[in-house]
Amino acid sequence: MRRTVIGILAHVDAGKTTLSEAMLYLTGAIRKVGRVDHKNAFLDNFSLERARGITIFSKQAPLIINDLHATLLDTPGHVDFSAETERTLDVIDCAVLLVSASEGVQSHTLTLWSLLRKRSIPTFVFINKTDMTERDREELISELSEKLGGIFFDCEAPDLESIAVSGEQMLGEYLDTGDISESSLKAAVSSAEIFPCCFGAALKLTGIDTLIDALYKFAPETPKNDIFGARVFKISRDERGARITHMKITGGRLGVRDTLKYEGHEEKVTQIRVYSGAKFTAKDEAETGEVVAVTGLGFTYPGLGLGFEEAGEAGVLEPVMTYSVIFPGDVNIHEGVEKLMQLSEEDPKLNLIWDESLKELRVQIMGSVQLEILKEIIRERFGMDVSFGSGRIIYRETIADTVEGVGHYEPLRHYAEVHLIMSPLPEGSGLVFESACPEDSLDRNWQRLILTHLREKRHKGVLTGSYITDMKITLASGRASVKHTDGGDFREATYRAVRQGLMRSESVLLEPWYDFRLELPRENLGRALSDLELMGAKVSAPDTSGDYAVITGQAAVSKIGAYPDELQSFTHGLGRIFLSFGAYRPCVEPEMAIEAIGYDPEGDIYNSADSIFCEGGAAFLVKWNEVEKYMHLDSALSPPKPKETPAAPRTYEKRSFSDEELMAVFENVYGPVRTDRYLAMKPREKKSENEQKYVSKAKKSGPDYLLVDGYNIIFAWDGLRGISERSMDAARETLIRIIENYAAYRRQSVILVFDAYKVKGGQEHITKKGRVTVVYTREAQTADQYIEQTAGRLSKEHNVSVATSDGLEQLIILGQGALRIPASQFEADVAAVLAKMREHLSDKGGESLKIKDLFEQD
Ligand SMILES: Nc1nc2c(ncn2[C@@H]2O[C@H](COP(=O)(O)OP(=O)(O)OP(=O)(O)O)[C@@H](O)[C@H]2O)c(=O)[nH]1
Ligand SMILES: [Mg+2]
Repeated sequence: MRRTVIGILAHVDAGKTTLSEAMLYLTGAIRKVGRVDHKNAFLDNFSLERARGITIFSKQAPLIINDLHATLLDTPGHVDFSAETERTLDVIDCAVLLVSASEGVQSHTLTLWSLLRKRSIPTFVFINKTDMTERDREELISELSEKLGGIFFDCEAPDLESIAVSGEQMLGEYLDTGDISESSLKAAVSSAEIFPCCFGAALKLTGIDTLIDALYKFAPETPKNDIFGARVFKISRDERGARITHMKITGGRLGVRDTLKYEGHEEKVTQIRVYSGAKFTAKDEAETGEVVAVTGLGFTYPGLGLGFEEAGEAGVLEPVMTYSVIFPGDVNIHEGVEKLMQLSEEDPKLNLIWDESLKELRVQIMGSVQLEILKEIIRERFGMDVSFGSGRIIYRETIADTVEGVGHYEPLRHYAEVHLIMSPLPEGSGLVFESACPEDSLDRNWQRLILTHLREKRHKGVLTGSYITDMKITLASGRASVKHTDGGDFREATYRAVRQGLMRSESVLLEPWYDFRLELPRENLGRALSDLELMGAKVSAPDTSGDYAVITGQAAVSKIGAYPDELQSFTHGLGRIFLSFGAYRPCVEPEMAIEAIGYDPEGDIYNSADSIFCEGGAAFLVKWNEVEKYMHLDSALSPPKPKETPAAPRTYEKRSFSDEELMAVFENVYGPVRTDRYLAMKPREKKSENEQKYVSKAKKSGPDYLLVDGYNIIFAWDGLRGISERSMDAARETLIRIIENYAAYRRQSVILVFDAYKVKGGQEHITKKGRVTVVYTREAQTADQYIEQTAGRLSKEHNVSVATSDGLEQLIILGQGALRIPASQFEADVAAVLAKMREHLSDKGGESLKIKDLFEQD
């Protein structure tokens, strides 16, 4: 028995579902062909799919052709759901790409084709809807070669001459024998050198046999492999709400009750299902080449590799809009958010982000149809009638010229310097990283580390804080210190170098553009052309040869995104527009966008362009525009010039540090802070308009409370843990003392909670001193429980933050909306406060201190 997985791909409405059903019918898998138009398609089985006549989710069905046991994956063709389609590419052995005979190659066909070619997936072309056109096969095949590029052949009458030129061996065989064997053809199809084409009308069940035949002859098998491996491509829930992980077994076998270990999780497979449309059969074991749905796994996600499989690549099709979700008044926001997070598991590209400071949930969307569908799904699944705020385009940034970016990171006992050359790349290139740094000047391991730091982070641009793209970043030089450099130092220097380079260069704001194809009655052509002109669209000469006029071109998403509705109304439903993501291009009206976003790059202390140097035993901050005066290595771009000596040695006595700067220094020691929540909790003296957005919108009355999980913090902070190893009492006392100082300085009420739940007959015990309340929990009540209850109670009227261990998930809303501060972040803040106090006391501060250092010196 041979196994293979076949993906059915095409632009919207090409007939994928119709074709899939026809194949299943003709091979005997289903007894009756459903029809999309009659709302009874076997594969479009969700009510929303039936109601709208489009496929939204990918679906599978087994297709058996003699000894070939294939799995068909029918995919959505609408661009708004193309991320779902892209995910199936991870698991298919070959694809059937449909092209409509009457409409020809569409822009989305091109997108799919390029995704297929990038992954070298063998591809069959099915030219569908031949009942609707007079065009002959030759003409259609030459359109494919011309627009897609490649050698296509008619399965029923292969043109051997044109196939022969696809490879030397093939040519040799043809010249020697005057023929090409089926095995040679199969080899060339399997290696995606030539592409078989079949013709037919799925709706009329014509030409399907030829396709089935071609698949039987040429479809490549899933490669055999004895070691277990699987690739996850989809997460869904069944009608009972059970979480289902869809995967292809790529090696070995998977049995029910097998334990799967991945990313620190260890879970048992409770059921293995093979789906066919909406129905499934359960089985005890699945083998290589099968696509199965597994229950019992709670932490899987699309793209995850199991067994020998490594992590997959993130898809390239990205959402272009972001919206805020507005919950109805009677829904508890936090419950609502938690429910919607389920959807994010199923489609990670939704990228649901809870912005604690704005108390706002944001979702990323590919287009208006997805938005409508999402609303309906939320209503159906969770019974909530949400709406969406006005959409924002997701911008990107690039640079216009080549610059050098320099980052230096040298707080006490740390050292790293990094020089990067950053240059613009053509549209659609993405980010490219490489090293041109000689190994004798910087060890290869450090170089590799710097490249990792460049890749690991989505670097923010300095115009709007949007992610950067289309840029080459080359490591030009760097320096480490044998004594003081540790890994994190290069992370700091690298991030700072990127930002410094961006500050030095001319940045360009990019916005997403769609490729479009517009079909409408000829009498509406004039109106459409003038609309497109107003949008600043690029339009090719309209094709007016048929009954309908056809215009193709490109336009900014911000301009054409809402046009489908307008088109519907002025053509009375007769016009159609196909949109597909084209590229990120320079923004049409950058000033307006930049102003609307109001990003302040220098205020973004978590993405600082400044550097930290050290002189005379003291660290100090150097603004990005002065870094060149202090840097230790010569510039990689401009010839070395004599260094200016700074007017006066910068020591901490001469320079006063702002809170923010100190915080930045400390956080750098402790690793980057990942969210804006920290800003939200931190009291501020002055707020620029820009900073306002970090501050909770609905400020509640009353003082802020900070709840601290005592033992948790003791174990999380190096200094305290050290003390606790000698004496737990001492560690507890030290923490209380630190918190008292902290609370006094921050003018904040703190509740410090210690677990006493194991103390037999223990009573809750509370002491209060100044702003600090110390609580020992009663028997059978953990600090966690106490904190949860107290946070819930307090946050009805107050702003509440909770400091607890780092390990827990960051985006969690505790109880009724308390803010979680990870231990490391809290440590950084406390250290900053203590250092500040020390500065006041001895007029000598600004040193980079860890809590540990404070203990040593105390
Ligand atoms: N005339 C004609 N119509 C067809 C043919 N195949 C499909 N259709 C019609 O085309 C429309 C779209 O068919 P679907 O099978 O839903 O297309 P799809 O590619 O699955 O669409 P999405 O999943 O939404 O991308 C339906 O109205 C079908 O009846 C064909 O061979 N000839
Ligand atoms: Mg479909």
